[in-house]
Amino acid sequence: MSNQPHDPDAAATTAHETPVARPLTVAAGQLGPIARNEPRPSVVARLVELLEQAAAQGADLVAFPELALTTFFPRWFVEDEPDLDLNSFYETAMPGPETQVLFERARELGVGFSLGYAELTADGHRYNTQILVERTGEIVGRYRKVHLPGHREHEPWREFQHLERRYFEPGSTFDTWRCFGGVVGMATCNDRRWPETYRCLALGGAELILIGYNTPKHYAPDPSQDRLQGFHNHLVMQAGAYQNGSYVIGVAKGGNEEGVDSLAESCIVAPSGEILAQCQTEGDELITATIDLSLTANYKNTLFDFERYRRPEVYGAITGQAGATPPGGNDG
Ligand code: CDV
Repeated sequence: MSNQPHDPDAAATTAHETPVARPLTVAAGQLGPIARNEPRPSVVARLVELLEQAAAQGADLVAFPELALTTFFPRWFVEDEPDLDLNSFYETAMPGPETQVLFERARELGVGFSLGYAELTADGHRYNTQILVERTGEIVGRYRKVHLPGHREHEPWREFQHLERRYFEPGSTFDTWRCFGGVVGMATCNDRRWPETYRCLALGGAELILIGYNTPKHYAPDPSQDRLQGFHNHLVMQAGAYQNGSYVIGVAKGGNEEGVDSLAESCIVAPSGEILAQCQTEGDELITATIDLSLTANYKNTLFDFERYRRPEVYGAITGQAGATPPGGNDG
């Protein structure tokens, strides 16, 4: 072991060494709509079916969507919906009595998964959570959505609500985990639109980023964006993959759910930014790709060699402030 100080320029000499291949067959398990009254065991059976398809195709890991056990309930102001029991949408244990079968099947098949769900902790906190489960059926990672979009108060002018800021607290870390032969991170839906998400995960070494989403095609604050939903979805994930030398799996709950049309177009993106596989339907559908985690080095050790090229001393504004401060104040 050398006692020499780290020389970032030395990295250039290793950029073209051939790394040992780390192949992994990954899948996106897209879901179609989940009805408001669909019982949990029925949803879990759909997830198990996708898991079994993944096993038949030799997959090691299936990414499932955000809030994959229930309908996207933040579309309702629950106080106005007397027959809705808000707590019924949250999981108080994971696995719980109704989800245990998914973990058992994963272990039997030797297929890991990520899964989004509404979490209610023992001390009363509510999060939009995603877990990462290894091929043994063990939970190896838990992520709580950092960027909560939408609003807190009822906004009756909208066609439907987006009350994530009412029903969840934000998470506070972007973690990564050593598993599946590499380093894996997670993000949830709106997180994928923020470059900070990918960069924080990549600074934690992420080689594979799993992102579940529920994206209505109609965006009430600016409907001019509606026709661009598919474009923006791929734009942000392809850029996030490329700029951080990571694979990205983006997986939707798509289709018309309780009258709200939601984007599907789940995909698996390479560190080059290219889409390797993409869903063709808006329903339950599995896509797979065999990736090689060692190929992340093609980008991480060259153009996006962070240690060599990043300038954190220049980026203070990114963590020092939230809003923009144009020269001469905000009204210029
Ligand atoms: N579930 C989400 O986070 N949806 C947001 C919508 C509201 C814009 C998204 O970014 O897709």
